[in-house]
Amino acid sequence: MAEDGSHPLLRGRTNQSKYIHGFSTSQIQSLAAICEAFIPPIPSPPNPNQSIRSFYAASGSQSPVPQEIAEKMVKRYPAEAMSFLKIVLMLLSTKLGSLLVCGFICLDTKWPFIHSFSDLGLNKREKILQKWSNTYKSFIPIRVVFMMIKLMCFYIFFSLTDENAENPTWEAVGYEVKPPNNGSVKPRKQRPLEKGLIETQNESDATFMELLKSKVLEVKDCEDGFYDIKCDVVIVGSGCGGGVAAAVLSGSGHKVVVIEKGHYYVPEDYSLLEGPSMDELYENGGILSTLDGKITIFAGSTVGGGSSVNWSAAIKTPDDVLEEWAVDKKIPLFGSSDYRSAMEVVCDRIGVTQSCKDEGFQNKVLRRGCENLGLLVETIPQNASEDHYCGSCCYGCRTGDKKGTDSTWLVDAVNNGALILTGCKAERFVLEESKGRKRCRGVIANAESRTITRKLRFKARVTVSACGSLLTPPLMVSSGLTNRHIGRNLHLHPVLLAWGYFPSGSKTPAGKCYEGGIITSLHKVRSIGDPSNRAIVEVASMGPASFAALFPWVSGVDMKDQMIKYPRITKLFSLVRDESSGQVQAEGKITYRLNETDKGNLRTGLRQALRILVAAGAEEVGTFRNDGQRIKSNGIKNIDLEAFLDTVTAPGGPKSRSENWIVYCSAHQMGSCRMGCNENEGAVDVNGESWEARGLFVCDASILPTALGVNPMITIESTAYCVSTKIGQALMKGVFSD
Ligand SMILES: Cc1cc2nc3c(=O)[nH]c(=O)nc-3n(C[C@H](O)[C@H](O)[C@H](O)COP(=O)(O)OP(=O)(O)OC[C@H]3O[C@@H](n4cnc5c(N)ncnc54)[C@H](O)[C@@H]3O)c2cc1C
Ligand SMILES: *[C@@H]1O[C@H](CO)[C@@H](O)[C@H](O)[C@H]1NC(C)=O
Ligand SMILES: *[C@@H]1O[C@H](CO)[C@@H](O)[C@H](O)[C@H]1NC(C)=O
Ligand SMILES: *[C@@H]1O[C@H](CO)[C@@H](O)[C@H](O)[C@H]1NC(C)=O
Ligand SMILES: *[C@@H]1O[C@H](CO)[C@@H](O)[C@H](O)[C@H]1NC(C)=O
Ligand SMILES: CC(=O)N[C@H]1CO[C@H](CO)[C@@H](O)[C@@H]1O
Repeated sequence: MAEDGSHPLLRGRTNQSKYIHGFSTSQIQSLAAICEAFIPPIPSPPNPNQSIRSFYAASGSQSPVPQEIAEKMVKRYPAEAMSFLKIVLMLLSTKLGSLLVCGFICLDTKWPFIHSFSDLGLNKREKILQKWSNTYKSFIPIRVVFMMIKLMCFYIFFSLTDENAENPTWEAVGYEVKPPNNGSVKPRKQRPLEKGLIETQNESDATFMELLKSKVLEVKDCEDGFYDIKCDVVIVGSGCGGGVAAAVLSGSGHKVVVIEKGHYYVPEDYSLLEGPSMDELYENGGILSTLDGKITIFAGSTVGGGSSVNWSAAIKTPDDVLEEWAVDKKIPLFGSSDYRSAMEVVCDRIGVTQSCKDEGFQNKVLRRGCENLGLLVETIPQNASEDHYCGSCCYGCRTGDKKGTDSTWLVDAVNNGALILTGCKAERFVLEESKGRKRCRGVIANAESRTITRKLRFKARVTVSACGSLLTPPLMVSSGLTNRHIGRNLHLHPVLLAWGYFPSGSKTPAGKCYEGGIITSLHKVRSIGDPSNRAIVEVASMGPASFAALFPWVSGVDMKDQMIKYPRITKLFSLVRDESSGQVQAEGKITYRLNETDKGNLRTGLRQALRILVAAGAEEVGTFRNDGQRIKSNGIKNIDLEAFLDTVTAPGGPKSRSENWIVYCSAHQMGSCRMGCNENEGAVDVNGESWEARGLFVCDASILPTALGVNPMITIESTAYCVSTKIGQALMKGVFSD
C-alpha cells in the first residue's frame, strides 16, 4: 500500500476525482468494509514475484476503489435497487442495523457487545458475505445485494486504470493490453464515415443548421421548438439491421438519414481497455440485466451497434430454421431464393472467410476436447481475414480487420450520400391518423449536445426502426402503438458458462485466453444423438474484470488464487435456442422466464462443455454457480466425472428460492417485434411493416420469428437486406408518396 493509503498505481487520481454518487461517508465506509472482505489483503503463496506479492497484499477497500464502485453503481444500476442497497449500507454502519442484517455474528462477549459491520474483523466479515451468498430464506433479498456489490467490486478492481492506462493487478493476473502489431493500424487522412457524419455532440444551434444544410438536407427552424429535417428515409440505429438498410436504401437513390444514440469510433480510437470500452461501446456500459438479476445482457451501443463489438462468428441461417420460419410461421421470405442470395451478398460484403490459420488457445481447447471425445466440431467462418488474431475485438477491433457495419455497410451508405447523426436519440415516431390505419411521418429525436436547444423532427416518407430487440419495442410503445406482440417473445439465447484451468507447460494447447480469433469453432450438442437438443457449445471472451465479476466468489483467498490463473482458464459456454421468452416494453425493464425444457437443454450443453474441457486436458474444471462448484480433473476416472456432472444443473438466479444460484448471460436478443403472417401472429407483417402504422418498418433482430440457435448476425443482416430491398422497390413505385 502506498503512503497515502491509496492503491499503489492509482495515486494522483484520488484527489482529482469528484464523485457525484451521493453516498454518505458512513455508507462508503460500509461499502469499503464489504469490498475489503471480498478482496482482502492476504499473504502471498511461496516465492512470489513483486507483482504477485502486491496483488495478494492489495485490498478492495483501497481508495479510490469504493468511491469508483459507488459511482458506477449509481450510474448503471436501476434506481429502486440502489435505494434499497443504500439502506442496507446505512444499516450496516450502525450496531443495531448490523445485528439486524447480519445476525448474531455481530455479538461479542466483551464490551461493546455489539459491533457494526465495519468494526468486525476480516474473518467475520468474510463469513457474513459467504452467508449472504447462500441465504435463500431471508426477509430481505440479501443475495441480490451481495450480487450487486460483488459484481461491481471485482469489475472496478480489475478494470480501473491509471493515467498510463494500466491497472495494478494486470501483471499479476497475466493480462496485457497489447496495441495491435504495427503495420495494421494505418494512419488515415479521413475517417471512413467522415463525409456523411454529423457528431451532434460537437454542435450547437449556431453550427448545426449550417452543417445540415451543407450536407444537402432541407432543414427548417420551426416556431414550435423543433428543427424540421426532411429526407426520404430515416433509420433509427446503425447496428447490424440499420447499417444494411442504410446501404441498400441509399444505394437505390434515396436520401437516407441514420440517427444513432451512440458515438463513432475508428480503429485508432479503441483503447482496448475493458472499462472504458464497455462504457463507450455497450448498452448501459455493459451493466444490464433482467429485472430479477438472473440474466446479464450485453448489447452494442455505438455506430455499428452489436457488429462493432461482436465476436466475429459469421454463421448462415441454418436450413431447418429457415424451413420452420417459411412453413410453420408462414413467412415466404425465408423460403425464397431472394433470402439465400441475400446471405451470399452479406457474407461477400463483410468478407467471411471459411477457415482460420491460427486458432487461439480457447478454441484449440474446444477443438481438441471434441476430437478426443470423438465429437463433431465445426469451424465457424469469420468475416475477418484468415490470420486475424486479436482476441480483444469484443472491445472494438483495433486492426480494422474485423468488418463490422461501421467499416462495411455504413461506408457504402455514406458513399451513396447517406448521413449519420451520432449522439442523437429517437424519442418517438410521428404518427398521423389516416383512414383506420396510422401513417408514420418520421421520428422525433433529441441531440445529446446541450447547446442544441431544439428537438429534431425528421420528416420522411419511410421510417425504419433498427434499435435492436431491447430498444425497438420501447420506442414503438412510447409512440402509442399497441399490437400485443410489441415487446413480447423476447428471446435471449441464454448462456451458462463453464471453465477449465490448463497449467502452462503441460501438454495442453498453448497461448492465452484473451488472444486469437474469438469464436472459430463450435460443437452442436444434438450431434451426440439427441436430435431435439437445442444447445451449442462455443468459447467466451472476457477480460479479467468481466471474468472476475462473473466468477463465483467463495472466499478472498480463492478468488485471488483463481485470478492469477486467468490467462490459462478457458471459458466455454452452453447456449440454448430458447423456446422460453421474455418481455421488454419500457427501456431497461426486461423480464424473462426460462422454462424447464430450455433449462434441460442448457444443462446438457453445460455438462458437455465440462466433458470437453476435461478431455482437452484441464487440471480443474468448474461452473459459475455461487458455491464455486468444481472438481480436480487431472486423470479423473470417467465414473467420478459423471458423478460430478450429475450435480451440474441449471439453477435459478439470485432471487430464486433455491440453495444455489447462478447468473446467466445473453449477447443475442431477438424476436421482440416478430414478423407474423397476420396481426395476431406478429408485430410487423411479412415485409417488416408495422400492422398499425403505414410507412413504419422494423429492420433489426426483433423481427426474427423465433430464436435462431446460432450467432445471429448474418441472419439479421440478410433479413434486413431483403426487407430494405423491398422498401426501396416500393418507394420507387411511389407507394409512400402520399
Ligand atoms: C459481445 C457481443 C458479441 C457478439 N458476438 C456475435 C458473433 O460473434 N456473431 C454473431 O452473429 N452475433 C454476435 N453478437 C450479436 C449481434 O451483435 C447482435 O445480435 C446484433 O448486433 C443485433 O443487431 P440489431 O440490428 O438488432 O441491433 P444492434 O446491432 O444492437 O443495433 C442497434 C443500435 O441502435 C441504437 N439505438 C437504440 N435505440 C436508439 C434510439 N432510440 N435512438 C438512436 N439509436 C438507438 C443502439 O445504440 C445500437 O447501436 C454479439 C453481441 C455482443 C453484444
Ligand atoms: C512500430 O512502429 C514504430 C513507429 O512507426 C517503429 O518505430 C517501429 O520500428 C515499429 N515496430 C515494428 C516491430 O514494426
Ligand atoms: C467531435 O468531438 C470529439 C471530441 O469531443 C473529437 O474527437 C472529434 O474529432 C470531433 N469531431 C468533429 C467532426 O469535429
Ligand atoms: C461482426 O463481426 C463479424 C466477424 O468479424 C463480421 O463478419 C460482421 O460483419 C460483424 N457484424 C456486422 C454486422 O457486420
Ligand atoms: C417450454 O416452452 C415451450 C414454448 O412455449 C413449450 O413448447 C414447452 O413445452 C415448454 N416446456 C415446459 C417443460 O414447460
Ligand atoms: C473469402 C473472403 O471473402 N475473404 C476475405 C476476408 O476478408 C479479408 C479482409 O479482411 C479479405 O482480404 C478476404 O478476401
